Amino acid sequence: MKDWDRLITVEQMEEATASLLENAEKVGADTWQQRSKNQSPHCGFGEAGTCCRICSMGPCRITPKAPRGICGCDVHGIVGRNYLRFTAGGTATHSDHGREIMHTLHQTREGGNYQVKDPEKLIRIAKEWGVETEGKDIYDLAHEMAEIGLMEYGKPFGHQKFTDRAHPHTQELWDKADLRPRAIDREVVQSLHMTHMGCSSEAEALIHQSIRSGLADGWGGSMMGTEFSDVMFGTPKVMDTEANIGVMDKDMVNIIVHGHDPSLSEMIVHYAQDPEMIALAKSVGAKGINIAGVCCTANEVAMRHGIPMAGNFLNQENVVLTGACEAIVVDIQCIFPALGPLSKCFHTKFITTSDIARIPDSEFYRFSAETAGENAKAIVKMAVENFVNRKPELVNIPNQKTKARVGYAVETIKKTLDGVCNTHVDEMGTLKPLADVVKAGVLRGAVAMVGCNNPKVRPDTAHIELMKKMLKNDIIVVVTGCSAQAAAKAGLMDPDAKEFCGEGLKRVCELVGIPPVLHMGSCVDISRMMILASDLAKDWGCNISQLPLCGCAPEWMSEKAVSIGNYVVGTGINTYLGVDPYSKGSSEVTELLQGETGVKQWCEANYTVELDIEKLGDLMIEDIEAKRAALGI
Ligand code: BF8
Ligand code: SF4
Repeated sequence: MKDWDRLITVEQMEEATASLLENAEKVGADTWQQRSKNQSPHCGFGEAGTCCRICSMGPCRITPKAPRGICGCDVHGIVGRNYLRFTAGGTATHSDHGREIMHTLHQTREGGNYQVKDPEKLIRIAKEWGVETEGKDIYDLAHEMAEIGLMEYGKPFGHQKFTDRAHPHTQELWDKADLRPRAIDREVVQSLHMTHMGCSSEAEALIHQSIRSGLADGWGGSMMGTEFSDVMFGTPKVMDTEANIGVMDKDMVNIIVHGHDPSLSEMIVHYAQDPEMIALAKSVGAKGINIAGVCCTANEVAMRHGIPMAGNFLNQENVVLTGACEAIVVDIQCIFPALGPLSKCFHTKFITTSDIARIPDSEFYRFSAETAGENAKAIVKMAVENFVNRKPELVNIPNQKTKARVGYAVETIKKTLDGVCNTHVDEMGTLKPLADVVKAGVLRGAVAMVGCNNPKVRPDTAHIELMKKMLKNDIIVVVTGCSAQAAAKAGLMDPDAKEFCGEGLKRVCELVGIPPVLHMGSCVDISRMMILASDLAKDWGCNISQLPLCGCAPEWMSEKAVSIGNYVVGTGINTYLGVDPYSKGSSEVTELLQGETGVKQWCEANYTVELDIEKLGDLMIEDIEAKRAALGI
């Protein structure tokens, strides 16, 4: 196999997938490509958000002949309620990930399965939260912080602590519009309460709560997930790794980690490096153990250990279809139930580990902080022993692999810039050099590209084409989630990938030694982007909504993505979507999300939904240029 390709096109990736689908056919496996066809066309009521089934008098569907449900709810109430429920699902999911992290933090101990790897960060956050740190044992402090963090979920009074980090103007807006999130669980529960039969049917109230629920995620649960993952597993640093399906190795035991919570993947990575396990792998005829990631877990382990990224959301079946996957080990979120029957068509062990994601046709190993070490070792051992069951005639690993430089946490971005510009304003560094290059027009602005793949969009095309368009226009791109893997698979995180950049961006990349697309982590790490935007506005001396900056989720699919969109918009950043969030059935909801009233009035930003990707890109560039003009730069 050649070592790596510098750039890989969507067409080449599609060829690779086509060859894997031949494998699927050989074994009679079902894939998302076929299921997506089976499900088409989608229900028009569902797509427009105009179907209600929140009570058993329904389901009610809104048509010109039947403009109200049986209870009298109109289309705006129904679409608004559906939107709020969708958001609440996302907030609950992201924030519960954060809660699991806080429980793991509570289990940390010296020499234990989980430890404090970044004590400075823990102390910094403790000071921020007003917790005494002097003379305290670091593990006592970790446990105290875990308890305080867990209270953020259910405290009866007060607002989310991390909202105090936001730009002062943003905080004022939130307070004025009554949008500052309270306890996380309260926002989720209130969302469910408001959408119960016979409660809210006013679109404005429903969208208002959708934004507040999203903010509880972004500046609450997700931010805790990110910050305390850094405390336990280390704040990401710049790392070189590889991406795309060719990172799987036919001579090695391949273990794929998939899901979200690093508490699992960190342990699997650790035990895969255990000499005893490597010796075992050699004894069964493999050269060693190869770990690769899929979905957000891939981001987590890439940016902390340089583990390669095999693919994103719509590649999860591909890794099994190679016939060379000994085990796919998952925890929570974005896991196809299809992996159950699919793994049965191969020798692959499909291993579930969380009570939150129980899936038929998997082997369940309950993973907990107390037993994490033995669980992880048992899983790695099982995968290694499974190597002998591989069917060589089914092995097909497409020869595609790129280089990727990852791990740009806010701290890393600041330090990288400081290193070049020698500003050293304080120990945390500053974003002033970034502000200066944007003010000077060397960079025109920035786009945060995030989110999933969705069969409604040709997979990865929107991510990759939009990124290239931004780079050409000297707009730097920061990425998380499956958008990050799209970039990495295409080679856009290779520091040498400068041919797509305009002159200004190219110069910055060369000077600073960065790739044109900066990897900021998994989806919970969009909280890093919020801090980056907030700190940039502070260092710039303007409000967040004035920055030449926007968010974009061109291929999004999950409830989490809507919750994220709400907090990005709620933080003052215009957000561009390539898939409609089931809202087009209501002119009122559309206006509240995309117009001049609603979230624009409350938070100075709104959504744009545009299914034509070329136009979506043009609109983002126009937005960035308009922001520059308004700032007089
Ligand atoms: O949280 S980008 S498909 S993996 S939802 Fe899922 Fe979407 Fe990927 Fe991570 Ni985020
Ligand atoms: Fe129909 Fe109203 Fe019940 Fe919804 S809440 S299903 S609109 S009767």
